[in-house]
Amino acid sequence: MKKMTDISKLLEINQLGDERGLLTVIEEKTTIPFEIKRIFYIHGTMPNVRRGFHAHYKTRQALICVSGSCKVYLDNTKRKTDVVLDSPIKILILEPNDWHEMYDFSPNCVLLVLASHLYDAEDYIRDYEKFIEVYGS
Ligand code: T46
Repeated sequence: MKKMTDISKLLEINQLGDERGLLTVIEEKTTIPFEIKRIFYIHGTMPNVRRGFHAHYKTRQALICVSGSCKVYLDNTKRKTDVVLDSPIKILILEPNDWHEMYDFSPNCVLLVLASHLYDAEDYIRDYEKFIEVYGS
């Protein structure tokens, strides 16, 4: 597993495979730096739709585009950046303090998300001013 570009949280995992096709493995602790409590995937999102618009109090997440591509805008109050997820071997680790917005979904995009906590609506910070209040220095 290696870090890609200057974005420390964008990882590239090993791709296995042979003449039958490719195989990519994700393991708790080895690949993902947290215990995985929940898995969900986002699919069927139209290209002109932007979603997310929140940070979390405690949930850490790993985003993998297992099919197609999308982009993720990140803001941790100190740095803003855009990440392209266009390969099933790229994993974007999101920390609770990463405000994130997903956009530019390709028609075949399946965005797999591994999360450190069970779903809790109270764990979301959906108001940007509140986000700055909680995480800004
Ligand atoms: C995130 C990004 C990457 C549930 O009931 N259980 C769940 O586990 C999830 C993830 C969602 N929901 C409900 C809550 C909403 O009524 O599903 C609906 C859509 O969720 P949301 O509007 O939060 O979807 P996104 O794409 O804005 O955000 C999701 C995750 O919620 C979020 O944690 O970081 O994907």
